Amino acid sequence: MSDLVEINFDGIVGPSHNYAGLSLGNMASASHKGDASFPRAAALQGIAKMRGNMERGLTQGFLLPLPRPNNRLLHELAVGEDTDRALLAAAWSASSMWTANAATVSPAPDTADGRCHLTPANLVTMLHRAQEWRDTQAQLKIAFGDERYFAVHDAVPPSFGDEGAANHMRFCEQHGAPGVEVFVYGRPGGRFPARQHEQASRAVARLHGLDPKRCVFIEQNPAAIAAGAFHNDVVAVANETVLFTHERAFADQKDAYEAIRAVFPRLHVIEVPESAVSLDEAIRTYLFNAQLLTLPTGEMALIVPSECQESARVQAWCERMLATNGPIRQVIPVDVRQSMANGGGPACLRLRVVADPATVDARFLLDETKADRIESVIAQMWPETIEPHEVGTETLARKVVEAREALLSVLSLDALA
Ligand code: SUG
Repeated sequence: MSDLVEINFDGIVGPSHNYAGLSLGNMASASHKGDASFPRAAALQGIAKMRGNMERGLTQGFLLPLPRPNNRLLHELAVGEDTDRALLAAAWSASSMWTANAATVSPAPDTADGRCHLTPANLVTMLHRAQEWRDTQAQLKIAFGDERYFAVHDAVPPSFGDEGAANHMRFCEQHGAPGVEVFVYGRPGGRFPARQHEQASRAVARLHGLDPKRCVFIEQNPAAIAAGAFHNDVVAVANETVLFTHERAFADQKDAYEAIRAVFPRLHVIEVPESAVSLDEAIRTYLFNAQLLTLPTGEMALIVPSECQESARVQAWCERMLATNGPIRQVIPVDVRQSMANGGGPACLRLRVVADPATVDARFLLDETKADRIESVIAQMWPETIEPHEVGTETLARKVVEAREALLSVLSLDALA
């Protein structure tokens, strides 16, 4: 029997978490620009989500906040007193919390050399995200450092934008079985940037040694990007045989299903029609930015943001779906409001890696004791609140650096300092 399981690696929300409105096309980021943020609460919400999934019997990992402020970036851009605040804020962003954008992952059963392949996402479309990948890669090289089981690549070179797992789906009978990998890209020219370039997706598939016959490339619906679905995972999520999607997620919905079905005949589509939940409401509530998880019982659960509870239409649709006796047996709300206000729901906060946990560096795997330890550092060291004018100050910089160092130290990961 295969020891491969799905491990969710959640990003721990960094101590500099703030709302700078940096992401054009991300409605939540734009509408919360200038708000005070609550980094401590944000990070504790993230830990509570992880604890919930551990209690459900699932294997849980985490990735650490990246070093901020990024003085190198400030230096390279010659940011000074009179420079645009957005450039300064970019170097302070805690955006690496959204680990669905950390990398694209192809599990061992899908690849030519039988290893799990990871390619950090270059995230070139947004300055504050483009600075992430080398530091992310440094972590991946430790967490997945055993080259008998893992291959960690360099990011795809610019100018082909790559946003990682947020634009990638995998279909399989069970996580440990061979899968079909689906890459979803956008076409430029619309109201907002199309962050995932088709050529980046194709390069990742080649780098990972995937069988071209088991890869599908699908175009995002330009109308979905224009409505604020800056990543495909805002309007669709996959798990094993199930595709849970809005009816307007893809450029040609019927073609998309047919293309997947041609290589994965067991595809089970759960489609939410516009008439039940509009694209705008789906984007506002982040119904699809859910974690679709297979529980140890074999049933699936959908971990949705608690914002979904505030929409009568979304609630009604979930109730109808549960009554059909389909594969999704539970809908579980979680409070990740601090992340949501920057456009990051439960699914954005995690990177899925199918692997044998024994082959992963144990320092990146969570248990109750470690969760207690992490929580206590957050409670003591993370700023309770950050007002926009504090971003860029020496006092806050010191606080943020010390907080991260304290976390690295309790996790014996000082090497990342
Ligand atoms: O890249 N928000 C992130 C949200 C990423 C969500 N991830 C997925 N959908 N998988 C982004 O737009 C906002 C930062 C700011 O405005 O300060 C931000 O980067």
